[in-house]
Amino acid sequence: MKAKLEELRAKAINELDSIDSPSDLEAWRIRYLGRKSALTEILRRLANLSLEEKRATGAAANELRAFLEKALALKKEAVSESEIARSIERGRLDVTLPGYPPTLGRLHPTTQMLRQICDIFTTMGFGVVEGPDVEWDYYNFEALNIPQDHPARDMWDTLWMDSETADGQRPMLLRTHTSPMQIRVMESRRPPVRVIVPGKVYRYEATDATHESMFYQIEGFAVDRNITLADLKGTLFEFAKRLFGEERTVRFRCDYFPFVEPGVEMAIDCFLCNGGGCQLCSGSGWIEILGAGMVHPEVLRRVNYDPEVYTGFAFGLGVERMLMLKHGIDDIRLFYSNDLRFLRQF
Ligand code: FA5
Repeated sequence: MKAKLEELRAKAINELDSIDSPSDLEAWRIRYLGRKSALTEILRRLANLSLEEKRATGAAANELRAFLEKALALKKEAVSESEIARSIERGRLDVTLPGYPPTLGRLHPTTQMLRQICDIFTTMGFGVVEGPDVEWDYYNFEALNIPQDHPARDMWDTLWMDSETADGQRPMLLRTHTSPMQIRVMESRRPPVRVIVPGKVYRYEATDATHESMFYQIEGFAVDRNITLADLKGTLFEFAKRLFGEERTVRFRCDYFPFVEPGVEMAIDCFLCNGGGCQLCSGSGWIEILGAGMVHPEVLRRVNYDPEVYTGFAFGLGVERMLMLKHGIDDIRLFYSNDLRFLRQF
């Protein structure tokens, strides 16, 4: 049997040497390694041999099979290389032709806007921190001066997590705003603090042209000695000018958020009609862009900052709403419906 295998090896290698086309190579493979080849037949018949013969022949036949498979792989490479060389010679393959241009991706408009806003605030000296999307009730509400059963909780339609405590409370939720990070940051640092917090937030919303159930906010706050409402106004005015143009003017009006006192909303004069009144600003000449205020003394006390010594301001803005204003987009749902015709415009 050993002699037969050696004869097979010599014949196969001899034939393989003279092959130079892929079709001949495939025929060789079928002849020497295929299901009906002599080698496969020998391996199949091993079962009928005595144990000793089986060991000797099996090992030799398997070694031959591995040897032929390796020779085939090497030959395949050589044949394909010479095929390419022949194509070049015949002029069928022009290697000087330019390749297919790679498709270039781009950043999502929300990411572009997030980066632009972060850049503006970092050049003003704010650091950037991020926080968890799944948050404790404590940070999202309680520590922000919104206790259990307080009517202000209705301002944020909340998606609660399944986990329930023994007394039936749901302590975990998807954060409804980035404000919980005010508490987390102040818990871990002493003043002066000056940070912005970009991130996703979630609300149990019936979506419409201006409301999404998942959107981005950027929180910003600064706490130190002697910080006043004038610092808040100056910072946000500078931000609005850098984002929407030098010629912008801003308007502050009272608003209510339980974690600031006083609370304000900020609007800029409409950049489409320059304050004259148009469809974008609903005829008012003003476009509301964010909520803000001075950090409530109760919130400062909660994180062991002495409100007699330290004061601070905080603000929170909706990133998609900024984009809508900047580009005149009339439906917020366009951002996450994956329509490339929309996304390719940015
Ligand atoms: C807040 O979430 C407060 N945390 C903001 C704040 C921070 C006030 C610090 C004071 C101090 P409000 O719910 O208004 O506030 O949301 C802030 C911004 O998020 C809004 O001005 C708006 O731009 C955006 N926004 C609110 N709801 C949605 C929504 N469903 N879809 C898209 N954007 C939204």
